[in-house]
Amino acid sequence: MTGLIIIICIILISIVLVQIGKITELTAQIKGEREALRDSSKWNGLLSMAFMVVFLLAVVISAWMYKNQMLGYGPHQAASEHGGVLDNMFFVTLVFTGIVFILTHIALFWFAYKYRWSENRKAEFIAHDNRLEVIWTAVPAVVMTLLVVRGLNAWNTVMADVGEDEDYIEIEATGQQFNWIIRYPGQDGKIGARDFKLTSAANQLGQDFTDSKNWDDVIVSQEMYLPVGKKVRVRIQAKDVLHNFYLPQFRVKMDAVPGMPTYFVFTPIKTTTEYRAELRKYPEYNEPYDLADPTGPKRWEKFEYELACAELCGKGHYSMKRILRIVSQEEFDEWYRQQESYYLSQIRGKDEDPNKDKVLDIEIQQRAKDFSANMQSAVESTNAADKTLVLNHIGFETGSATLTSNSKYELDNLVTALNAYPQVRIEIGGHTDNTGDADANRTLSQQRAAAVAKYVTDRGIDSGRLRTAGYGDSKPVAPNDSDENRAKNRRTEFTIL
Ligand SMILES: [Cu+2]
Repeated sequence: MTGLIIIICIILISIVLVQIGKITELTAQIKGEREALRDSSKWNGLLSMAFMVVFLLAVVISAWMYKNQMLGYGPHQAASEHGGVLDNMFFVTLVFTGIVFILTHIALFWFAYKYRWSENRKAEFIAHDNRLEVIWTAVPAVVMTLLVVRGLNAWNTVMADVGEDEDYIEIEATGQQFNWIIRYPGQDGKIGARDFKLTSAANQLGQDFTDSKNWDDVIVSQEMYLPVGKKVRVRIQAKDVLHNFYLPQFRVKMDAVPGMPTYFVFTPIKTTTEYRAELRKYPEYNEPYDLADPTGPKRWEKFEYELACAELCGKGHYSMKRILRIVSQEEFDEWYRQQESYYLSQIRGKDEDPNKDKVLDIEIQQRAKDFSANMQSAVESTNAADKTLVLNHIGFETGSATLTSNSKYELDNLVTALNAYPQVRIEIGGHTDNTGDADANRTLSQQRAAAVAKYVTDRGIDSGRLRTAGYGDSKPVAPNDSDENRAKNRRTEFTIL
């Protein structure tokens, strides 16, 4: 059916064309061919000029109307140090190509008008002109060279890696269908090693947890924060398909390629708050953010920097959006302190933990800090209940009073605390749960308390400052109704006397 219609259309159009041809021939015969030619040439020329004016006006008006969408102008200022360089390059290129664009269009239509057919004029043929050749080869060559040299210069600035002794923060962005896994290095400032073979449901990045650099690494699942004025190096990777790490306001855009890590270095120069304050100056950003709520917040108030994926990576592509907040160094430090290490909060002590039987340096440091803080508040407190502290990180071989080797760190903390408060006297109390014989439990708890006391006196603490007690199951801290609660009741604690 469609084919038939097309054939009929073609036939009809051919008939119309033939008819038009006949009519033109007839008018030419009536008017005289020369006159008809002069007329049509004149009209063609004039219409060319009219088209040129309308067209160039449209170009200028649309450029004016959309000026706020142009890079580096209006509300779309770059928020990074190198962003200005890129915007400036676009602008200079636009100026040069804009001038050429306007001049060539004026020339094109003017020539069509000026040299329209006339019986008094004969076309002159120029086969070759060296001077003209030189001009229209050399001028574009010089302009192009200038643009390219500037471009290379900008490329080198934008793509430069960090220097060895430079102050910067390195983060890692791994693209996957469909989100960005953002990793921060933790307090050591170093991102831990990865091995794709270690990837599992619990270990999405394949972090190698035998590498101590991984222990404090943070995986940020909500908004990302970065400090203003500090160089940021982003390691960019992908787990499945091609993604693209795109921070439009910072003019950062880099492919995330599976199996081939890339990077981008940039320095944010405007905080989110500063950028909002700039947007506030533009009327379009003073419109309500939610059109259904005209009295609600304005668009500038709700503005956020965005991390997007700029590669069409699949049907959930749009959901790779993340919010980035640029804040002062102090605010950043505050936020950073609140972030939990992925390893310590999700992996530590579980089956996936390759260091299950070891006590880590960072844990030893943290426990020492906690112990001395708890000791201080126990000493200063006037409330009797606050005077008892549980030795959380000591252990005994099953059914015996032999301390496990990992207990020494906590016991050393106790020694340190007793040295720090030489006037303090303590009672070391052993406790068990209610399983087994009560008498045996009491004996075992007494022996365990004595083992702790022995460790402490062996390290120079005067035995006159200590007393031990075996309470067995007589002082539970929780009902003995679950494994968890029974574990709470099996404890060694000390009380400041
Ligand atoms: Cu993507």
